[in-house]
Formats: sequence, C-alpha cells, structure tokens
Amino acid sequence: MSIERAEVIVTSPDRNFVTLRLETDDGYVGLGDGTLNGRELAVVAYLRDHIVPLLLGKDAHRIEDTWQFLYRGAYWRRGPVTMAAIAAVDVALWDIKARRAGMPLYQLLGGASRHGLLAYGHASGQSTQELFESVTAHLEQGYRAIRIQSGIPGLTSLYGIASSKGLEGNEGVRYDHEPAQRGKHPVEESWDTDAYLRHLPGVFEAVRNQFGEDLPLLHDCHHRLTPIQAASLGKSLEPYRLFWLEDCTPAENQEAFRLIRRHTTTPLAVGEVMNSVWDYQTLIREQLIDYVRSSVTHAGGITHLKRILEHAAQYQIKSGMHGPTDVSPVGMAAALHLGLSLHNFGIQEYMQYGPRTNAVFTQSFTWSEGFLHPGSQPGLGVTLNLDEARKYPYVRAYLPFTRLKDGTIHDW
Ligand code: KDG
Ligand code: MG
Repeated sequence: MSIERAEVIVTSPDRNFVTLRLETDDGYVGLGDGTLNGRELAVVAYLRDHIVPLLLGKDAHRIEDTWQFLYRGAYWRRGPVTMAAIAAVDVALWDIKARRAGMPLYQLLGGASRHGLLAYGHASGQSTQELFESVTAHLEQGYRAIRIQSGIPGLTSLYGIASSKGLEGNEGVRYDHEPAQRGKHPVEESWDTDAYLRHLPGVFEAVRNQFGEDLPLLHDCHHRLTPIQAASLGKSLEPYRLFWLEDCTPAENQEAFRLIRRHTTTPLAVGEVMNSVWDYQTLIREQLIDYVRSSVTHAGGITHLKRILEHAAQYQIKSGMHGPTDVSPVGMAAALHLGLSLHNFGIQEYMQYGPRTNAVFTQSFTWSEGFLHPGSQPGLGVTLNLDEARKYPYVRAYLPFTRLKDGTIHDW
C-alpha cells in the first residue's frame, strides 16, 4: 500500500484550516490537520515544497519510520511549523491504517479506556452579569466544565472575551473563540497585570457563589505573568478550587515553575504552544505541572503526543489537549481517539465549530451531556468535502498582540 497522491488543502469556512489529504494506490484516503493559527501558509509551504515530494511512493503502513524520517531526516528539529507539518502526515497515516483495518482509530491505539471524554467550553463576559449569562448558556448546552475569562476594569480589549461582532459574512453570530481577526494587520490589545491580579479572585468568588461548589472551573492566564505573580495568583485562587490555572507564565523557562509550585496548590496546565517532549522534560520529571496542553496538531501528531503523555503518566500528570477552533475537526477527531485510549486522559477543550466548518468537514464524533466520543466509523471518522472546501479560499488573518499602557509589547 503506497502513497499515490498527497494534496495540501487550505480552506477558510469560519477561519483558516490546513489539511493534508493522502491517498494510497489501493484507494484509501487519510486526513491530517496542519493548522497553525496566523502562520498557516508556512506549514503549507513546508508540506507542499518539502514533504509531499518525499511521501509519494512510500509505504503508507510505516508510520513510525515515516515520523523518524521526517524528524531526524530534516536535521533541523522541532518548532511549531515543522511539528505541525509532521503531525499532518502522521495523523493522515493513522487515519489510513485504521480505515484499512475497518476500525475506529482508538481501537488501534489500545481500545477505549472510558465511555466518553469530559469536555470544557469557554464562558466569558466583559462584566460579571455578561459572564453569568455566558456560563448559564454553556450549562444549558450541556457543558459540565467551564473556562472562565472576565473583562478587567480599565482594559477595553482583552484575550478570551467573546466578541459579539462575529466574523465577516457571519455577523451577529457570537463566535466566542476565534481570536485571530481577518485583515492585513494584527489587532492591538491592552494589558495591566496589577488590575488583573486585583480583579480576578473576586470574579471567581462571584462565579462560585452563583453556580455552586461542584462545577469544574478553569482559567487561562495566556502567558502574561512573571513566576512570582503567577505564584501569588495561584494562591489567591485556592479558595475557589480551580480545575486548572493555564499558562500562568511563559514556559520556555521550565525551571520557573519550581517557584510557582512552592507557593500554590492550584493545579497547573501548560503547553499549548509546545510541540516536543523536550519542552516538558523538567516540567514532567519534577512534577511541576498537572496537565499537558499540547495538541495532536501542534506536537508531531499521535505518534509524538502519545509519547509525551506516556512519559507524563509516570508522574501522574494528565492530558488536557488544546482544542480551540483553530484545531480543525480533523485535529479534534485525532485528539478524541487518542484521549479515549489513553489511561491518563484529563479533560478535553472543546468549542463547537460554526455551520460552514461543519459543512466542509463531516464529523462522526459526538458531544452529549458534556462528554465527547470519537464515534465508531473506521479511521478518524472525518470526511473532507472538497467542493465545500473550495468555496472558501484562504483569508489573511493574524492573532492579536498586546501592549502595556506605556507602549511596551507584552506576551499576548
Ligand atoms: O491560536 C491561539 C489560540 O489557540 C489560543 O489563544 C487559545 O489559549 C487558547 C486556549 O486555551 O484555547
Ligand atoms: Mg490557552
């Protein structure tokens, strides 16, 4: 069974997605996600110009060998572009193998370790009232775990707060979860650490008082604090028993988490921007975090993320795979098959896709009463509808960036 065709498809139904479509000489099709928000075309070029020519004629069964060939053979290792491109190939090959076996992919990964995957959604509001309405709406949709992001007095535009404007052509739809804005330049947002640290504990107190003690609550700091600020925030949030505090400080410096850990018992989640097991060495070995946030899409596919998570399992660290809408339905399906089979699954981030995205990618995964399941179709269970995909060519879009009040660029 050799790879006969390899095509990179860029489509922008509600946002940009990069999909690798492989076809074998005996007619099996496999899909892989290589979407890297705001830098999509770099992955497209890596795949089209450097990887596709190497894949043609290769044995589609040899997933591990192909992974090692693309990783070691390039000489230049790691990095989000490389690892997203390798991920797209890896997932497409797993899809083909499982389709050929006539089984949903999770069966090949060891079978189900649970009935379904607990998912969390994103609630947000500029004001407490708006936030309460958003939490209530998520509960009504069936979510059983909710991320809380709140406006901060004095800051006008801020990460994680839903824009009710909607995207061009989709006006009026509350598209909570897409921070990348279509346009020629990135949008500028503002930030004030002191205001944030003063305001946030009160928000969690209000949410706990309103929605009770049982609801798992999460929060994303989005890399904005220094280690000592993160330690202080973790400590002040302890009374509200968060499920996790995410990306409280940039994790390039893994040792920074030693300081945070010394001061707080709030569980920590890290790693949506990380793409290799090497990014986690100290964090995992010293048990400095509780959840690994890397996605299948950005961390070298199923082959490599499984390796990271099995390493993490030895230290009682669980998965919390990144799953905003900038991971395509193909990447989401891959996460669900891996999550269902892993022993140390923790929680899955999940926002629902817009109607156009659902028309481009037909999905077999289900979401019911707060739990996801990858479904029982052979392979990943996702079909790419090429005619629909072609209706939506690439649209330039960038993630925002942040400046402090004095004009200094800060981590977004
Ligand atoms: O593309 C950037 C988004 O994926 C990111 O901002 C979302 O932090 C995020 C999250 O936790 O979902
Ligand atoms: Mg995040």
